[in-house]
Amino acid sequence: MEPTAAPIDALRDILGTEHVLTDADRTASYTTDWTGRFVGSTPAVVRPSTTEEVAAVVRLCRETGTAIVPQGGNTGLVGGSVPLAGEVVLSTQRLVGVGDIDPDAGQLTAGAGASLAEVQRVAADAGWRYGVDLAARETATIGGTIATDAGGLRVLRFGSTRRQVLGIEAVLGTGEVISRLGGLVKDNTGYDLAGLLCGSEGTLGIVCRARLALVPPAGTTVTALVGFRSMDDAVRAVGHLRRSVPGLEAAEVVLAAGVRLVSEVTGTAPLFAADTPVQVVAEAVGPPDPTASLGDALDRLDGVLEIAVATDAVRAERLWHVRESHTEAIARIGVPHKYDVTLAASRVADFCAAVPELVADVVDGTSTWLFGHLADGNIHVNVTGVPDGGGPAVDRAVLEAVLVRGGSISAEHGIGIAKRDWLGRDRAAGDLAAMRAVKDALDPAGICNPQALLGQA
Ligand code: FAD
Ligand code: 2HG
Ligand code: ZN
Repeated sequence: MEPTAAPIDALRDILGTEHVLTDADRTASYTTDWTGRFVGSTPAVVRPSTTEEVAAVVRLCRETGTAIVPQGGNTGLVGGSVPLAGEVVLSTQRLVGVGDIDPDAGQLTAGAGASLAEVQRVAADAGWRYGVDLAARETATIGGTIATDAGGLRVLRFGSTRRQVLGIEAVLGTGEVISRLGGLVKDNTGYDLAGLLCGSEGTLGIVCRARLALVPPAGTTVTALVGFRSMDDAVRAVGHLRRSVPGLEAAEVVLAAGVRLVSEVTGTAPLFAADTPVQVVAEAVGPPDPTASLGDALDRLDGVLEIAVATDAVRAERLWHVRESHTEAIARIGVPHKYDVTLAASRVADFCAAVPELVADVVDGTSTWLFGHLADGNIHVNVTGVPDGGGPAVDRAVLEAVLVRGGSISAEHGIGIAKRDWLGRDRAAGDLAAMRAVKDALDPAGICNPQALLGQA
């Protein structure tokens, strides 16, 4: 279908004038991504407040061939949440509300636009905890975390977002509403549509609400910052901690250069000597009280230069600060090119040693920052100082280094626009054909985030 001009009047009939934003000064914040690297434009930002309104918008857009980019908190890091080809932005800001708490089952229902932090707070008030956590918690939404299958800091213990989702209410690209929010833990009645929407990056439809499983609240929590001689030592240490500390929830890695940057940008003194090459934040949570098991395991590690341990929340936050501040600190020194890759544990050290040089070889004047979720083999490679036109060469340097080591080009942020041209190098032709068939079935007019992930056929 040939696209027509966005049907602004008809959108206003559905949502009311105040929820169809068209003035450039009111739409500007919706058209640039968090990194500032991806900048688009839109004829309108629409803000439905119910599933029925979302369905009416999608049906209208399907009839008129109007492309939509769903947007939650706009904290995505792969350019998938902004209208790069003049799409209408469907903001989930008004699809809020967290409720239907079942304190016995440990479940709640959240609107797509509810923030991750709000869900965490409501879960805590009900005596439970939500298993997903990441530094953008106050802004990232439940819909966005589902659409990207967000990972974060606790995947080691609880898995990524997909694992927490018991059911979804969504409007598919067909305009059809699917809704299964009963929270049944066991439900083998055919295709797992909720699972399919996890990680679909807004390309199959709009997630409106979700039934989420909660995890038990945290008991005694012990956090350690451990300085290592080398990445090899750190990888081995994390293997040992995983084997011997039952409540281990996180094992996150940063390198000396990133620690110095965070210290400069945030004005906080580093906790360890400036030349400590590799630092790991490890956290174990009871019950049972992990103090003894973590202490014993730390005593047995090789290659350790320094250790700091916190058993209270204030000191733990100081240990976490260096890791959690990386993304913000890097953003302060320039527009980053971001890669978020996974490697088998045995290839992590070798990849981290190779990649800065591979990047420096292809583009002068860049800086390469490495950090991430070491327990998952998930390394975040950020490159700053990339000149205009230098992106493809940096992509090649980083992503070839991943692929030759048998890794994945996206661990948790998704493909979006940033890695779309590389998807066919990571996934087999059969995989891509199956994905395209699903896309065509659920979004026959190709209106749902058409630039992202698979791109246009
Ligand atoms: P958006 O950025 O608005 O959208 C992301 C994608 O989801 C887009 O493709 C969009 O079209 C689609 N989408 C959004 N809402 C919906 C919906 N309701 N229905 C259908 N599609 C939708 N990510 C991690 O995985 N782990 C981390 O540890 C992590 N840490 C971060 C730290 C910082 C400081 C920042 C800035 C980002 C971090 N991220 C992390 C990335 C980001 O927060 C996640 O990708 C998050 O899931 C995006 O949520 P959002 O609501 O901002 O989505
Ligand atoms: C993190 O783990 C996020 O901090 C963001 O996934 C990573 O900034 C990045 O590249
Ligand atoms: Zn991450």
